[in-house]
Amino acid sequence: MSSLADAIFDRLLPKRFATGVPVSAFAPSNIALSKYWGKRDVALNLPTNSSLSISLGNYGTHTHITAAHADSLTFNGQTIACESALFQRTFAFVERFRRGQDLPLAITTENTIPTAAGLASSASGFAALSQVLCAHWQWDLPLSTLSVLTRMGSGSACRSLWHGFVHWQAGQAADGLDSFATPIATDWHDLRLAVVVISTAPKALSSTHGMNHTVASSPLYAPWASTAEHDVQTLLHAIATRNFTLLGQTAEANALAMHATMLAARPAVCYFAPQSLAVLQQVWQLREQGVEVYATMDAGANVKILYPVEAESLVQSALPAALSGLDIWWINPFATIV
Ligand code: 2P0
Repeated sequence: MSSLADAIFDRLLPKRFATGVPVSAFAPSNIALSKYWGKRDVALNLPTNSSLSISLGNYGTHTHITAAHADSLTFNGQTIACESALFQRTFAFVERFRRGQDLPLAITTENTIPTAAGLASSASGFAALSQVLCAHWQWDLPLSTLSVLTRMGSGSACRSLWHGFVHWQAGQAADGLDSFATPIATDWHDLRLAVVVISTAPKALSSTHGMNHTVASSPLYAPWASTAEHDVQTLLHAIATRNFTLLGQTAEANALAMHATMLAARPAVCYFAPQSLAVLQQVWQLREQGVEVYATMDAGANVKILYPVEAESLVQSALPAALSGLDIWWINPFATIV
């Protein structure tokens, strides 16, 4: 049965399918500094509020597609059964582009990040997929249109079409055509990000379910949208003026406010692990000692730490005390992308 989302794909995509060419694309993962948490329209992945992210350089998803005799999906070197949730979700999205045409595809995808660990692998996955689908049939869409389509695969994916800082404007239109991301034309070469990997296991509750449940049941949800909208404006100002303190303070407060809406949901949603709190406390202790470092967390136990490059050795020497045995990824978001 055709849905409103299907009708939007049909309206935005060319009618003509050129001969499919084998193509590859890479999309980076992204971390929101002001979060997307809650939908005003579940079917179209329309957010209640705008959000702003930073992409993770070379951490993301490489995807290759080619025409084939039958649909197939290879993920991180393994053939994925067509009954699996991953196959079904991937090809449901493909079908929106294919619109009933008999055009089987072989999709090969490799993540350089653990899947479903709160590290936005669905974001980079859908962003890479929508790019290869359009390139395969030689459709040259405006990136704002590609962002609208990508959003309907997974909300945060609409921000993963670019490197650097990206702003997803919530928009107001019922069909969501004004809800897409745009890159912020700046770099910030001395900004660094550490991802403290507390868990790479798939999370018990998906972000989609976690956010829908929070919207439906949390008494703290109501003020979230206006707080987050204000935080996006503050972050835009912090980026424009290179104010790291303002950037870090706003990002950390925004993440904790998002988790507060979840903790107040009934029943509560909690993505923290005991080690998440230990890392947060280490970050706060560093700040008390005068080291400029801030934390953010998404729908998972991992903690992401923002700091200026000049604090790197202090951050590196301070963190292991709290973190015996944990992996930490040291990321330069604006490094040359390979
Ligand atoms: C974000 N997250 O802004 C927020 C912060 C998680 C916490 O976007 O239902 O996988 O596919 O639109 O994009 C994760 O949610 O959810 C997310 P769907 P998505 O990055």
